[in-house]
Amino acid sequence: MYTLYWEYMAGSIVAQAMLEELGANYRLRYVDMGASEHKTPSYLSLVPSGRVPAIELPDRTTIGETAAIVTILGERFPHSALTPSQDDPGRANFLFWLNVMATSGYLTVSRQGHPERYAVSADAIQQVEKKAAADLDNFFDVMNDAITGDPFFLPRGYTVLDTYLTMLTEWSENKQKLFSSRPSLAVLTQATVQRPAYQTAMNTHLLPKQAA
Ligand SMILES: N[C@@H](CCC(=O)N[C@@H](CS)C(=O)NCC(=O)O)C(=O)O
Repeated sequence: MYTLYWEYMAGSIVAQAMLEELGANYRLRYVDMGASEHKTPSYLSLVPSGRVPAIELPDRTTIGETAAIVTILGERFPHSALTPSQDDPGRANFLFWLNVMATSGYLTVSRQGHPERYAVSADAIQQVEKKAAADLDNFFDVMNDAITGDPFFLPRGYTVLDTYLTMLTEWSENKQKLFSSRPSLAVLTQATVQRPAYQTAMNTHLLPKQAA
């Protein structure tokens, strides 16, 4: 049994969609970040980085970091096509793009959402936010150009890269603007959001007021 630590509209979307795609036996454990539950001693004893998502594996090991979670899930389900296996010649390229998404993508979204963590004066905070928005634009341009499959990221078909990239677009405030100049990204996300596993994850993760 896997236990996924999640919060509304957090990076746990990609982990839950993957667990669903795999048909894994899992349960959900909500982390109330609004009440700073991710900073409590009990959560920090499991996930010292104090971040969501995290996953408890069947052997009771708990790990955080989306890239680590999807990599280990791929290894635990070696026959799934969601991540190339260790002897697959496409694994290196897959790991490269997964980590680009987790670092350039996810962390830039975080910088835009929390500019106060990167600067001390009000002016500097505004500049950080503006620069993060520009960096995120550039990130999505790079992603659009990196898509070599149709409709998915890789020519081999659907992988967890598609879920990860689609999740990153969910946090965009202006999806029309995001997709209008990035046709491959638009096609990829349209195909991904139709997958039942992705829809199950979004049903969990949409804020109650968004889901209503
Ligand atoms: N590098 C982490 C980032 C995770 C992350 O920043 N999660 C947010 C929620 S979406 C979080 O835990 N924020 C709490 C904080 O920054 O204190 C990953 O890829 O999982």
